[in-house]
Amino acid sequence: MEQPVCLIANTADGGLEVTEEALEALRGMDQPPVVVVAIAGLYRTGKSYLMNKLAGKRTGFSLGSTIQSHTKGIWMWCLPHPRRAGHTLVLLDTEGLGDVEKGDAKNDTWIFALAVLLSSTLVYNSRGTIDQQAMDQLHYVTELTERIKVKVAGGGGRQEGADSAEFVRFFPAFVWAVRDFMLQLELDGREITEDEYLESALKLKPGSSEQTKLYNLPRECIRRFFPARKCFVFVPPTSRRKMSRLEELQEDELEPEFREQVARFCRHVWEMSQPKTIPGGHVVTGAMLGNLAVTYVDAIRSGAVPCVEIAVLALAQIENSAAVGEAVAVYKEQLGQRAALPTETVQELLELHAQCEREALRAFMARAFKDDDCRFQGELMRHLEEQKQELCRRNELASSERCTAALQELWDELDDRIVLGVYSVPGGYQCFLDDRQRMVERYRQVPAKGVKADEVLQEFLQSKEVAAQNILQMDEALTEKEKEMAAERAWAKAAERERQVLQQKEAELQQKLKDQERSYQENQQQLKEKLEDERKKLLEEKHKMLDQKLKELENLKKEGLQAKATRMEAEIQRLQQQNKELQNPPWIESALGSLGEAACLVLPGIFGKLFRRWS
Ligand SMILES: Nc1nc2c(ncn2[C@@H]2O[C@H](COP(=O)(O)OP(=O)(O)OP(=O)(O)O)[C@@H](O)[C@H]2O)c(=O)[nH]1
Ligand SMILES: [Mg+2]
Repeated sequence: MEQPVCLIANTADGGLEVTEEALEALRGMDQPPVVVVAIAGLYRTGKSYLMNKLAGKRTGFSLGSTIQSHTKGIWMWCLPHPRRAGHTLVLLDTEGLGDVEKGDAKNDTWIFALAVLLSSTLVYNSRGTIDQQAMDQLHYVTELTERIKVKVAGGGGRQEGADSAEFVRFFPAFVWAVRDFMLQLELDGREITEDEYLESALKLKPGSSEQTKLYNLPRECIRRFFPARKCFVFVPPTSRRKMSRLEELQEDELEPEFREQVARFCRHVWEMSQPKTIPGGHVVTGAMLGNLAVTYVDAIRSGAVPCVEIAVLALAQIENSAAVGEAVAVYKEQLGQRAALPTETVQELLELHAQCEREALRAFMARAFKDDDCRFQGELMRHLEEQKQELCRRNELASSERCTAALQELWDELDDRIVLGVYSVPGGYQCFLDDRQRMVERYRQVPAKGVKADEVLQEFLQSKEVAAQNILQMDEALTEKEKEMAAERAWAKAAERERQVLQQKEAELQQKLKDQERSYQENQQQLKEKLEDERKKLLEEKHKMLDQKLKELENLKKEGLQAKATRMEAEIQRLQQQNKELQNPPWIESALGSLGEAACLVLPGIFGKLFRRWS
């Protein structure tokens, strides 16, 4: 992307909408994972300027040099990630908050909530120092509990606290950028780091007066929702005189300390920002990011609160459907690479199918998620079964054509001799039988005839039986009785050949049914692996949450905030209980059951077996 584009625009009626241009750009990015860095903060505080630094460009996001707020809505710039090969860095520059001229606090809150929902790293930008005023300006954080829902409310309605406890599962890492910072980083005579500076500003006050509650609220929210925090301070980039044409200045015209601070900040963001994931750990691509934005903005427009669970389910529908398509494409591509039809045996063909199916399933598993009832995997099964039928048909056709051509060529010689009357002599029938036998032997030598070799031969000989009988009847060396016996022998031989062909067909049918069982097992195996993988990821996620909460508990105790510590302990206990349940979660068994049901519908070969197992 050469230039940033508007991702979310303000509409004339005061709402928000995702722009078609940005969606178009994102739709084209359905492969690489995205690392999404968003910046938010008060208007006119140098956000767009800092984002251009992250892009490694002097210009890009538009600045404006007056006191009037400049960036409107949310702008997006997608770039190859400077540190992570195969990843895209998506920068989101947002409309400045708190513009008195605009005076639409509601719009501000949504912009902030969207920045949180869409990013994997959120840079909060402010000017001066992290003082009470800066904290007050960050009231958007305290409002997130009313702006973001994690789960669709169940029967009795979930407690708000329980819902926001889950925020950490998908909230971005938090970086506070303090601009025009001109103080010494010192506390009680001791030099401190920027991070210590932030932590000291986030310290809570003991007590339960209204004033204390008000003081603590934004700090508590930041500590609860953003356990991974960093702070960077920046001196003014240049003298006041040059500030308005900052964009035009060369690097060496900037304050050296500022340059060094920017370099450190960029390095941190580039190296530490993780790819965007949704709860459950599934990595988001550009196309998915676009769909997420649409779901959230649609919710806001309809007057609802964006719900992460609903968005993830909507995303799963789109992605899983695409995963089926991608898997079928992988199957075809693999087949194209491997198949040389006709194969010698049906077994060989089934093995070929099995290999391609395995790769196709892998592609499906890599992309699909939350296919709890195996609806999409079942659909893929049906597609692949159809592909297999088609493959068998093509294989048989290729074989038939080759066999028929070979037989026709070999028969031509015999036909010439029939026309010349070579067999129309006494003893001609035996002579014909010998020649025909030689022809059959030569046919057997023809390589790569495929699965239809015997059947086509049987049908071919059958079609020439009238000619053979004519030669027999005209053979004057044979008595009527001998002719009768010879005809009977010919008939018995044909019947024997037919029986063999039928036997072969029956054996092939059994092989095909057995292959359906194998296919089901492959599906089961890969699903099991995926579910186990997901369980581990979930467990990891929960462990991370637990670690963060334990750390916060320790801090609360250190700060002597006993009541808060007790509440945190209860939260920790709840989480520990959830972790225990994750040892053997019921959804694995239920998903495998759904797979069985889906398989019965498309793979008749396994129906009987499963039915017996269930009854
Ligand atoms: N004092 C100071 N000015 C800056 C800094 N960075 C950028 N500016 C200048 O501040 C003005 C606003 O910069 P922007 O980057 O557009 O600020 P913004 O936060 O994106 O503004 P909005 O989009 O309106 O919210 C421009 O004239 C910049 O040159 C900084 O670190 N300190
Ligand atoms: Mg801006």
